[in-house]
Amino acid sequence: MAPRPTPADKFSFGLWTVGWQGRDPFGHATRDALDPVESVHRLAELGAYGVTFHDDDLVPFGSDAATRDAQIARFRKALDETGLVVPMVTTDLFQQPVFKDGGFTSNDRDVRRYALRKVLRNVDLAAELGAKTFVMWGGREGGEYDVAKDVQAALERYREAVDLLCQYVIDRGYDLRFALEPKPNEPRGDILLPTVGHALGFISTLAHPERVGLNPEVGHEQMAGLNFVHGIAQALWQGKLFHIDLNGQRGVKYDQDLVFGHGDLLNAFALVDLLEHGGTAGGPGYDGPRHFDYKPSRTEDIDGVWASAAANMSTYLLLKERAAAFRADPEVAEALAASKVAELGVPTLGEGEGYAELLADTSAFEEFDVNAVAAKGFGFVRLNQLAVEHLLGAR
Ligand code: 3MF
Ligand code: MG
Ligand code: MG
Repeated sequence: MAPRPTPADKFSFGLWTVGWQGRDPFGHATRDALDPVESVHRLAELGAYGVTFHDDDLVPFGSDAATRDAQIARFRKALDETGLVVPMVTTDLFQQPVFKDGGFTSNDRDVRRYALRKVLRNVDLAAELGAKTFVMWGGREGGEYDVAKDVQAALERYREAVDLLCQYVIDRGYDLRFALEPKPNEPRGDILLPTVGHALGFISTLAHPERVGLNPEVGHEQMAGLNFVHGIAQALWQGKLFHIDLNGQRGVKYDQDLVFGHGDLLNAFALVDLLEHGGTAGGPGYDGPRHFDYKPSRTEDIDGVWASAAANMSTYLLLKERAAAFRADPEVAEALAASKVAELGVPTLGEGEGYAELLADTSAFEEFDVNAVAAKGFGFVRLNQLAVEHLLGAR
């Protein structure tokens, strides 16, 4: 039996996920539009704790002030009725034709100024609704033609935009942090800040780097052929995992946005283990929202939409159970020790030791039995098989 989620599990969904109508570059919508108010009620019934949105998911782009206020009021009422919270709000600088060359990094300066104004308004709404994280996915920030985009200038403008937004949040006294969401491509041929690593490098150049972290997405790193667990581990290690987008992806291809676990299941197991327990050697885990950014496949009807939303949560909880069993198994503990996994947490130099002491330690070099040590295996395959057996419910 799949476990039932509760708000304590901190599961959240974007309005654009369950609300996706199945429109793709080759086909029309296969489902009707969903009212955000209905999504809030259904997600709450399924056991979610939070809902997130782009400005334009909640209030159609171009709405007048009265329509905007009314729509926000309806949404707030649904939140009050269900107890759902808004842990994160995000910005849409990718759907409207005006952003075809990007928002913060459009070659057109007027578009960049308009984009900043749109985001500032949305930041106010995020703060008003109590969101703690403001995600920015720059899906249109990039290009297709190397000669048409000065990438260094684009990065300057990207930094200028993020610095301005941080200053605004600081001056307003908002308890809000920014999380950049890397993606290598799609919709642009190449997107700026394509991976976790690129985004971390960019953040270190900002005026307020402490205000800015990451919202990595499973599928986005996997689209670049990268190991998502490695990216998440580095983000955690640098204190930059502000938020996370969970979903499934099968290899290097278009962004599939499958249900969490419906892609690389073994990597998903290791991910949940890391988020829940931190590193074997004691590194930090994650206690923020478990946010699903998936698309109910366009083959599904509305019942399938809600079944797929529930599937994300039950898959996470099943993996959490499996990871706990893995960690509690004495044979696993023994295999971890045999593989010296926790020994990586021991500093290479002893207390007070520097290169002089290391140079003086003959056991480290002159008497070190290179051949004997090289002959010994690490037992990683046995350890991984134990993980597979736990994942498959064989233990
Ligand atoms: C696209 C995405 C985005 C972002 C969103 C910010 C539309 O591949 O992943 O979803 O997640 O814009 O949260
Ligand atoms: Mg995505
Ligand atoms: Mg995403």
